[in-house]
This record gives sequence, structure tokens and C-alpha cells, in this order.
Amino acid sequence: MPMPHRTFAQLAKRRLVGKEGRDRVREVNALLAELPDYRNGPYADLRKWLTSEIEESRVRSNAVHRDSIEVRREGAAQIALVGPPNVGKSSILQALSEIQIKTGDYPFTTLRPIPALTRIGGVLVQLVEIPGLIEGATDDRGGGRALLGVLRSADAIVYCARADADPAELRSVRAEVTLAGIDKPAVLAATRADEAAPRDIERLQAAFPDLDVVPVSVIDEASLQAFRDAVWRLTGLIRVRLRTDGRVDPEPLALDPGATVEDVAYWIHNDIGATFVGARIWGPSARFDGQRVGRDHAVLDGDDVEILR
Ligand SMILES: Nc1nc2c(ncn2[C@@H]2O[C@H](COP(=O)(O)OP(=O)(O)OP(=O)(O)O)[C@@H](O)[C@H]2O)c(=O)[nH]1
Ligand SMILES: [Mg+2]
Repeated sequence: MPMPHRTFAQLAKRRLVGKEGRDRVREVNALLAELPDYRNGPYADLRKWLTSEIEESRVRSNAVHRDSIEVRREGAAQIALVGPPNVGKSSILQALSEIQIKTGDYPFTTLRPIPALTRIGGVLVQLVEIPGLIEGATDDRGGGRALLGVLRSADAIVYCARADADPAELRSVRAEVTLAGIDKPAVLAATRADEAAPRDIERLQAAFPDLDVVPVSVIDEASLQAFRDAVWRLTGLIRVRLRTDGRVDPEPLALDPGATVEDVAYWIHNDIGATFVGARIWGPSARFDGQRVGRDHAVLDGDDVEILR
């Protein structure tokens, strides 16, 4: 039985993280060799994607100067931070990751998209600051088209607005995103919240009733944790931990909603996915601790899974 295509895609992405040039091409070729040879359907799409990866790695390694603004995806999901200049986007990236990045009390400190990996509940998620989206971006003002291109490939958006600023600033940024036809799950971070009053937050919420508002201050750890939680919900992913001989691996796997015990088994290893006999579950999808389930059992966020061989 071949590995489910979703699992294969996740595995492939994981194996390509951080690989460039010849290494990347070699890994892609190895993946292609493992891919079932269907002409149509999801496996054929995967084959197409992998083949295009080879071409893209070649183009990248041949590029003499690297001024493209492509952002390499890493982690389980890619979340874009979008908003007017000077609202504190870079500061949030800095507070949540290891990167060193310029922040400044003036607009357009950041000139190109900046990715940063952050760990949320044990899973790596990529945040990307999209700088300088201004009115007219859709007509390529301020290099807007390329920036919108980066946004288009993200999984979800965190709009950022200063908690105490005029909501009109963000409204014009959001209008550009809408004009570009980009519609993704989104929340609104009310930034620099330590400088704001509660009624500022209420005003922002009233201005954007369709977005959940999360007040964030980089000097308030509790607000940063609430921000992480909001980002995790945006990914729509579920976390499952593996259990072996009564011990639970603290590092969870991130899976698409609807994933089954079979996906988990294939995630561990191809052979295990093909031959395992069932699983035991602790957590939200179990009726009782250690419930015995079959291959098709759907796991839920927070489950611990022991694959039985
Ligand atoms: N008081 C306070 N100041 C903040 C906070 N976050 C950022 N700042 C300040 O806001 C200013 C702008 O921060 P940046 O992180 O550079 O903002 P940005 O949105 O990345 O700005 P551009 O890249 O220029 O668009 C800096 O002076 C920061 O120190 C916060 O939570 N509280
Ligand atoms: Mg910045």
C-alpha cells in the first residue's frame, strides 16, 4: 500500500528543509524514486512539484546576484505579518525567534520580506514580515507586486496595526490585499499594546469586526503567548505526540486536520505505515485512555499515539 499522498508531501517538505543546490537536487531525485508512479491524481501532482523543484534549485544556484524576494518555506506553516510601516512587525519577529533584525522608530526599516522560525507548542512555524505594502501596491507601487506574491504563497495572515493608531492606515493596506484577490485566514494583532488604552483596542475591533483582535506588546510575555496561540489556530494544523513503551516524545508532529493513525504511522516510516496493525490513543480522540483503534481512526489535536506493530 503506498504512503498517503498528504503524508508523502509533508515528509518531502521536511526532507528538503535547509537543503540547497546539489544537495537539494539529490534529495528531490531520491523522493521521486520513492513516489508511486501514477499518471494522474495527487501523486502525479507531487511528481510535477518535485520536478519543478529541481529546475528551481538549478536556477537559484546559477543566479549571479540574489535580489529575488522569494522566501523559502520552512516549518509546518508560513504566516505573513502584514501592516503599515513602523507598527512593530520586526519587533515581534525578534521577540519570538533567534533572528537579529533591524527595528527602528521610523517607517520602512525593513525593505524586503524577512522570514523567522518560531516554535509554537513544540512545532516550528515560519513567520514572514511583509514590509512596505502601500496604497497602489497592486499596481506595483513600492515593488508591491512582488511583495503581494510572497503573501499569496503564505498559509495565513496576521494583520498588524498599532493599537493606538488610526484604523484607516491598516484599512488601506488591507484594501490592497483584497484588490490582489488574496483571501486567507487572518487575525489582527493590535501592536505596541503597552502604549494603548483598553478603548483603543475596542476601537480597532469595531473597525475590523471580521477579525479577531490580539493585543501584543513585545515587553509582555503573556501577550506574546496569546499571539503564539492565535498563530497556531491560524495554521489549522493539529499536534500529535508519539508514545513508545509508555514514554511520550515531547516534540509533536504537525498534521493536517483529518489525519488518521495511518498518516502518523507513515510519518514515522514507510515500512511501519505499510505493516502496522493498529494504535492506542490517549487524548481528545480517545473514548478512554489507551483506547485501541484501527488504521482509519482520525486523530485530534492533543492526542498521544502509540503505533502497534
Ligand atoms: N512600546 C513599544 N514599542 C514597540 C513595540 N514593538 C515595537 N516597538 C517600537 O516600534 C518601532 C518600530 O518597530 P519595528 O519592529 O521596526 O516596526 P516595523 O513594523 O517592522 O517597521 P518597518 O519595518 O519600518 O515597517 C521601534 O521603535 C520599536 O522599538 C512594543 O510592543 N511596545
Ligand atoms: Mg520591520
